[in-house]
Amino acid sequence: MTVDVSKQRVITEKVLTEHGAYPVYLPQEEMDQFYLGFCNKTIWPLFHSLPSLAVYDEAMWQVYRRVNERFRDALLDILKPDDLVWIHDYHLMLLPRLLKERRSSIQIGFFLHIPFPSYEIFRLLPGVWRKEVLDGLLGADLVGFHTYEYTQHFLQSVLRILGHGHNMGQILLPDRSVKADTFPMGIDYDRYVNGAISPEVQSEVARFRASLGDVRVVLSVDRLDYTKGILNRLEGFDLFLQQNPKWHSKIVLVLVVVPSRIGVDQYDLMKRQLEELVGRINGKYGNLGWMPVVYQYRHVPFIPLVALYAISDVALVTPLRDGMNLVAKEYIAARTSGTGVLIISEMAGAAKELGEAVLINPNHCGEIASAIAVALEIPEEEQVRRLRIMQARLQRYTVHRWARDFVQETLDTAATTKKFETQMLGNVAQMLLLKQYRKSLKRLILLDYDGTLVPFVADHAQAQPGTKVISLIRRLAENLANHVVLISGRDRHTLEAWFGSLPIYLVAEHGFFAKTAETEWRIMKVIPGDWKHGLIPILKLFADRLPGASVEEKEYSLVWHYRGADPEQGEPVAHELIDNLNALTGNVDVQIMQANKAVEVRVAGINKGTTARELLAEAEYDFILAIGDDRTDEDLFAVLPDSAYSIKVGSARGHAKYNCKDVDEVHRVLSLLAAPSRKEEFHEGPLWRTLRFLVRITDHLTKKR
Ligand code: GDG
Repeated sequence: MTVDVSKQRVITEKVLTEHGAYPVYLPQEEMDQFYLGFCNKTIWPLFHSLPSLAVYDEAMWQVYRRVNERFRDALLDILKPDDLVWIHDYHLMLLPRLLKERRSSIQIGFFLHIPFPSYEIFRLLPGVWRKEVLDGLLGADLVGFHTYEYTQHFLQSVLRILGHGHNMGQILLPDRSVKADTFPMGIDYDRYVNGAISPEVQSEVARFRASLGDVRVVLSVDRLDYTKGILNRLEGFDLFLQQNPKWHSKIVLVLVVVPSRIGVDQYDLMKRQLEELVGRINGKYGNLGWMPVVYQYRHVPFIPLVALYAISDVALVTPLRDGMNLVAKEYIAARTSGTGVLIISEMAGAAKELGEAVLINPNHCGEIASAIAVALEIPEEEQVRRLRIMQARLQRYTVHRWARDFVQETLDTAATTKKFETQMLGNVAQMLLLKQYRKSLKRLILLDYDGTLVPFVADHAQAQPGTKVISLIRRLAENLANHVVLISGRDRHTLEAWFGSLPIYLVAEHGFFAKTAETEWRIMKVIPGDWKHGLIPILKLFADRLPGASVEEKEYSLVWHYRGADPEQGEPVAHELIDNLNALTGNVDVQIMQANKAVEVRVAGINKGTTARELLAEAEYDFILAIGDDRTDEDLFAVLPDSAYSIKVGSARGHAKYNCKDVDEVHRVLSLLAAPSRKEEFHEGPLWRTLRFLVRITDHLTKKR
């Protein structure tokens, strides 16, 4: 509503005391660009799978962002640390992230009331917008949808656009996890039952009956919206009357259209088309005593609305696309007489729960027309049977239960995230690690390579270390107290080429080969390599079938990489390959591992853990640090003593004591360790260097003498 700026303070206080609500004021121009603009001209049509109606306007998008920020700022003013924020609907999809960035302790749930479209439709949003929308939603702890289908669509877009996979709806982000789940919204069931049997509604029913006469009533109630399929519905009714003259004068369609989004062109146009069609049908079939369509363009208060539900033999709900559709559920609840037939579009979320209704495809007038004819002939006992089942279902999963479930799951997910956060290597843990490092005299530092020191790239051969990584490892290794071990699944030739010049210990193929800076490669276990020959053609066959997949042959292992493949296709093919390999290698001493976007087959019995055990047995260390990201690093973490610092990159759980966010964070931790301490700085400083120089000169002169 429009509010005079001078009255805002008074109004804020009034709504706060009277309703416990806190208003957010938007300037009129912003409201137009935000609500009538981006929300209703871009998101609404696109998310309802009507892309031809969507407009893509940069100015509207910018205002959408600004308005989301305004909501964030308003919330920051009033939020307390342990508050739970439940954000509703497509108007505020950026808000969860905006809020989480500023207050990480706030528990956030987001619920989308409209459909989430398939990836093919969602991707029509320009690149930056679609990424920002998904990132925005992922700021929540829980993201809820009406149906399983919408949840799956969302997860698919998150995977394909942001690259985050999921496990049973749990999306693993680098620093936290987010749950996506399905909550089909219910209604306040008792309100409609009690309403229907109330004397006020009963007398309204009598009044309607007197004015409509002895006819069967078909009801249609919606906001004026092109997604609701009102025009198709009328065309279907027109066809029904044409095909069924026996029903003439015996049936009335009560068409209630509730004004909405006045000022959006498509809505104004639709209203005109609707009124023309109503006029045409009434003109074509009606007569002085009978008007087939009784049309009302207005908001109907609760009592007459329930009376309309109660008097109608059939409810005709035919949206082209609808998140849920509560009118259908309210009609079922209000049928206390036990009879009544619901015709509902397959494209409404509610159809998923109301399988006993007559389901139609709203795009086909013929289906609507015959559904009306069928509905009018369903025997009463059958109507009662079907209604009872649907009523029992709606009575169980009411809107209160829906809200309770949603809030509980938000709290549970946020609690899991908190537990996880305590495992993140935060500033305090980093300082303790540094302190321990500085006071120790003999240190073992075990570092994985891919996904730990460098991020993953589509082509694994292209993941060479940059100068930053090389200099970081060199600095660590030049400290004589450090024994730096690079322990990787890479083959020995690659490791040698990339790190051979550094004074470090290299371990290749997860432990099969090892070498110090001074010695040649040592083989840890000699095994005939012929097991590979039978498997290579299978791996190659699977790689040929999946564009972007490739095979890497190492001395003691084979790897089938699929990082470069379509993310959705890759996983199922990888599972199929693992199944095949398991069946084929039953009596061969090999191990099949699902690694990070790779399937690895390697000789059993040697792993990063066996190497770590040997290293630990060779010397006494008073500081041990191991960093890795993948399943193969778990073998390593598992054998380390309790006093060791083990860090897993990413948010997955495992044997590691800590998790850290990403490769950048690994670099930060290692730089912290590689930086000289004050004592070392002093020893490296100009005074100390001069002294050392003098000592050397004196030494030299003395020797000469
Ligand atoms: C969105 C999604 C999703 C309508 N006219 C009158 C009136 N209503 C009430 C109905 C019902 C509600 O408004 C409409 O809800 P719907 O679900 O049918 O549709 P949307 O407004 O588009 O809502 C939708 C919903 O969010 C919930 O998540 O189901 O898919 O689009 O409760 O009774 N109520 C009164 N007079 C009217 O004239 N009193």
